[in-house]
Amino acid sequence: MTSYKLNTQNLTAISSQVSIPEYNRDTINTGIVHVGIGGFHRAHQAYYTDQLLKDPSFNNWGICGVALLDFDTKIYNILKDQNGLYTLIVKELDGSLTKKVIGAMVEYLFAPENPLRVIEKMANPDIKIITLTITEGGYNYNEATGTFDFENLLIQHDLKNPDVPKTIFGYLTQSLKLRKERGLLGCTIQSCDNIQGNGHMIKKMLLSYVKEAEPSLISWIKENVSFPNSMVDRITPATASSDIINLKKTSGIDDAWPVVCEPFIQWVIEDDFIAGRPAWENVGVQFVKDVLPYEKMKLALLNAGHSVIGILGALMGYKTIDKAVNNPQIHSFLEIYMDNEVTPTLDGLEGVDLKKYKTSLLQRFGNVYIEDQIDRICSESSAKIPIFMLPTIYKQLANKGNITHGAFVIAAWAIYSLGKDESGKDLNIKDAMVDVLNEKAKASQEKPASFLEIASIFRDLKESKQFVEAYTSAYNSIVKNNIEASIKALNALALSNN
Ligand code: CS2
Repeated sequence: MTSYKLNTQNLTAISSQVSIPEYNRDTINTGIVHVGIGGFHRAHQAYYTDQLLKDPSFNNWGICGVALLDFDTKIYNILKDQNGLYTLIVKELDGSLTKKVIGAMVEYLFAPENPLRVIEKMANPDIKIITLTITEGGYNYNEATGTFDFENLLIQHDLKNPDVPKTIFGYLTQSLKLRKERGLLGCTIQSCDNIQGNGHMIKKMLLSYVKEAEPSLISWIKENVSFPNSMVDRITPATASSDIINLKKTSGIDDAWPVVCEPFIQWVIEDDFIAGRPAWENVGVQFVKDVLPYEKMKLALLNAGHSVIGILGALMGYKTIDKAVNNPQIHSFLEIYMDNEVTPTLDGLEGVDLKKYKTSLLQRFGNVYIEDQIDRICSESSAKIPIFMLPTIYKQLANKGNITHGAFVIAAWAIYSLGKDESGKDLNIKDAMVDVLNEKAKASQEKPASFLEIASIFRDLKESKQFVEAYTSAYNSIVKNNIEASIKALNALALSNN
């Protein structure tokens, strides 16, 4: 089959194979700056916005994608080369593929190349919303102290060099300062990361930074910028080279970085947009008064569920989430964890059928066509576990509830952090804290609870007798027996107590 390089010029030719944007991209103006143009944003917010742009009355809501880190050079160059276009490949439950070229990203900037341009863009009066997917670790929050981490070298750089920032905090501060100086209106800053109270978090962290960098801006920000909380959801594995090759072979599209995702999609947002917003509700987004219960449910069940399957599965040698969760012991472990340990901590979810939600999660995890990588799920666990799993453990401990399965996963994580799976094969650990994790993992071989000494992850969890006992017993069992046998025994115990 003839193949066409994905770009504006070839769109018409490509349209005989897959659907293309149903609007004239030349007529779209930019109203949103989005920072962090990885797969998730492109499968989620950009997809919703692409649907909305079909209606000409929303032509002022195109997206300018910003790549913030040097690490993003590749995706930036590809998007530039493809005029911001990319193919979204939805892997349906029956294994069929729905492909669509997404056109919502009408501009793209590479911050390290020209920081001032990004600052100016964020300060542009046409920009009403700045959205973020900067990962859980990107908020610069120190779990142990509950405060902004000023020791981060990049933050120190930004404080000394405000005109050429490197972090999101430097960029936001400079652009808001320009808006204030120029007498412009404020805007909405919306986090789309998996963090409980993600709007509160970005507000708190930004104001901490501004207090040091530009204290006179604080009251202006409080009056002119809103920070809605939101819950975002769509499983988006890393694109595999086979996805790129198949797209070219079967649809004749030469796309250097398509995005693959599951069919499920959800976005629940607090309706607090100080400078207006597009009617995303027209394309299925839910606007609610209080999003926190939804966030909590999603983080504690879906994201934590991922970490549970990922860590246990990695030790057992699995490479993908579906294969691991389709192991009956892991499947049953997850069900027990969700029912006995997470469900009692959830409240405020009137009208949500939790039972149905949990069943649908197990189906989504088990979708064999998604092939979500365990490496992706376990990456940056040091930023994820404190957000996804530890709040459940703290709450259960406070309520004298059960924590055995949660403690088991933390023990498995300590063993995982030694860097080998059960059969001795190297694990590909990607984590900003990999050295500390490994050092404490080694110390744990002598004294299991050593792993819990990492205060920036576990706060004072090591002081909980109930937790340390459950954790140590799990640790010893995994070392003595194998992981599957340990899971089986723990499941049996929990079921006999139910
Ligand atoms: C995953 C998330 O990164 C992770 O560990 O749990 O990326 C997850 O796939 C998304 O939040 C789904 O909405």
